[in-house]
Amino acid sequence: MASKKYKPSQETLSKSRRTAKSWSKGSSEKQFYAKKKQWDEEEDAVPNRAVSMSPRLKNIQQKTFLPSENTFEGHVIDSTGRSFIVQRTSEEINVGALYDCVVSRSVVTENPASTLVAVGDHVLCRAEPVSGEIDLLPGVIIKITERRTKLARESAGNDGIEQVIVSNIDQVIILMAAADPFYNRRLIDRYLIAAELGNVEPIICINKMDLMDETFVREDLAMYAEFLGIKTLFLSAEKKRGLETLSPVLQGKTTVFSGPSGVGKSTLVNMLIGEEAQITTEVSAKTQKGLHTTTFSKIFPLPEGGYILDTPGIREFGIWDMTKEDLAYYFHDFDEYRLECRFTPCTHTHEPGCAVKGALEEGWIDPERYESYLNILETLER
Ligand SMILES: Nc1nc2c(ncn2[C@@H]2O[C@H](COP(=O)(O)OP(=O)(O)OP(=O)(O)O)[C@@H](O)[C@H]2O)c(=O)[nH]1
Ligand SMILES: [Mg+2]
Ligand SMILES: [Zn+2]
Repeated sequence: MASKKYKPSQETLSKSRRTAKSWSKGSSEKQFYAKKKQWDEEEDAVPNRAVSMSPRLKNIQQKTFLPSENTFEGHVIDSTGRSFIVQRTSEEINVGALYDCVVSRSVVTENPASTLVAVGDHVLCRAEPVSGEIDLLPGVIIKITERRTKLARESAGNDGIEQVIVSNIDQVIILMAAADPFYNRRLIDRYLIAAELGNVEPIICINKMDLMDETFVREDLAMYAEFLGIKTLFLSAEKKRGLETLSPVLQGKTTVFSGPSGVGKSTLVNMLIGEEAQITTEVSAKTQKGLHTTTFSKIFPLPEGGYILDTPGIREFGIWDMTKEDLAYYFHDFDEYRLECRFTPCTHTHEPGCAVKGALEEGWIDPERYESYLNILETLER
């Protein structure tokens, strides 16, 4: 089915961005102050009047950095909660080296009203002097480049900024389990919207198929592939079934695994990168319960090319910066009917002569999808 892409106007987007704070890492804030004195003395890489901690957003885009000996470009591949692990991408020296970076208090971002630093970001850093024996080279993030794509949701604080889960990815594997925990169709539909908003290709993947009646699950989710043309995979990491359908989809791409806690994101990521690269596989001695729950997003290179990102489980997925009127444009199974509604705009709820409701009553639209639509509509403010 042909799907019409719809983008909210730039004006709508920029309004809320301009008014909002673009600062979200309270924890790193403390670190800056600790190092503030030192930086005050040697702010060599940052222009004199660069934006301060609550950036004046309008000025941000105009800042330019002159390359200096100790600045380098890098890719944020991991987060420790207090700092970020940046892999150097600048070619001259140390390419591929890992730096443990805090964020400069005069950092400049090209992503206003958004998470300041996210795993996947391309950044400009300053290398710090090394003393004594260290595991990772020290550095400071001084600029965050505009994100090509992202997986973002409304931040928990409801403060008008988006929370970027990861950035610069090609596709998102919306990972759910056939059972334990049972997949959530409301959540799948929210992910699909976030993927479209973030310019990321969505792939629905149901793990733990060993725990459920296969036919039921496949039939329940058949409409996603049939009506929306979304790749849908069914597998069992435990029984190593269906993995052969997953690997080819990932090759040469950057893919994030996202979904609720306990659905098997880390299990799959570990399987895909092979034994040696494993990370969170310790069994908790206290609880004797499976893998440790993931607390930060992290990037891993795939042996056959491409990257995969493991992320913490999410409970809610608020759609960020959407109006009630725009929502239906993201439900592409409504596309064929939307234009035939008697009234414009139509919320497709109570209006007489609503073609979407007509199609629903005649069985052309999946009631579960319509339920998701109402569910999200209710949460939107404007
Ligand atoms: N039965 C069954 N269990 C599975 C399967 N895949 C993973 N598990 C189990 O599910 C539990 C949770 O797996 P994780 O990989 O830690 O889940 P996660 O999605 O990374 O969870 P968070 O890090 O909390 O978001 C573990 O005990 C796994 O052994 C599967 O295909 N079938
Ligand atoms: Mg995990
Ligand atoms: Zn309507």
